[in-house]
Amino acid sequence: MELIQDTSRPPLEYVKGIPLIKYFAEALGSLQSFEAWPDDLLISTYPKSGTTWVSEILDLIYQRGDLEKCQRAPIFIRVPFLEFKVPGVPTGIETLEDTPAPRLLKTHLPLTLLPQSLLDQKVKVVYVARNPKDVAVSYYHFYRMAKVHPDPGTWDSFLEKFMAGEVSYGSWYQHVQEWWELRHTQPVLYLFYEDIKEDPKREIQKILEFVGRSLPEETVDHIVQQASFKEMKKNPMTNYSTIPTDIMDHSVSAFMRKGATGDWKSTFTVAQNERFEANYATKMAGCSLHFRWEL
Ligand code: PPS
Repeated sequence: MELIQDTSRPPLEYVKGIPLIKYFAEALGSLQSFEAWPDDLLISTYPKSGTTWVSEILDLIYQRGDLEKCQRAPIFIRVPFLEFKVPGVPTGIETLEDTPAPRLLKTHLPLTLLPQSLLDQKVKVVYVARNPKDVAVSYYHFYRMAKVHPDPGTWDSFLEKFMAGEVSYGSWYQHVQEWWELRHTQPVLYLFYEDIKEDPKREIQKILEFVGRSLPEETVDHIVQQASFKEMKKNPMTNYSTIPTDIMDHSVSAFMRKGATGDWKSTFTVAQNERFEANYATKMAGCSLHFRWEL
């Protein structure tokens, strides 16, 4: 595999009004002909909301808690990332070619960019949402370490961009709301990062029921333990340490950074919090979604 180094931090490209990492925007053309299979399972999230965590939980479920089997490849190979494209690394679509059924798939795409086949095939979706203050902080640090993003600038300017939907994948507010509405017409299990932190076993039981599987209680306990932040942070198959440093520089900020709820309080100033709250109230007016800011 030839690695083409690119630390140029290219500007975001807009597709149907949605700003995206330049390379991901380029991948969308071929993604539109993607054919979903009815037994696919799609893990959908706005970035930094618990995708990797739920991906590992689902692979552990599919492998009936067998950790050895979950060590077969990094998480982005076991759970192909549909729109993924970075120079020198296999694309999500290429990774899919070697992925046997039943497939676990990952996306951050808003509905307007989602391949239609996933909806036509009524593919089951596990959606994970996380409170946007922790998402914004996590995303800021991810922008710093993953150089396919533009330079994030200062935290204050990044937060303004986040509130305006001018970050990769666009508006968090629109994303969480449109996937919330989708549950009326598609099989969507809508989970919250904070609930998984609070009681992972309870949330894993919800996932098991949704995917129509059952496991012995000790296997579920084992999955809770294997998918804990502590274990996943030191596991090279989940912590993204196998990605070349040119693409993700963990010395700037680890992918598995803090894994906490309420960490935003150590970053937001009082003024930023007030601005955020006012903006949140406007953007989420009339929406029945409820987020927890701390546990
Ligand atoms: S990505 O790049 O969008 O796919 O990132 P994603 O996996 O959605 O989100 C990364 C954040 O999730 C945290 N994380 C976890 N938290 C708790 N427990 C477990 N097991 C876990 N695994 C990942 C990860 O640390 C990122 O959050 P921050 O706040 O930056 O630590």
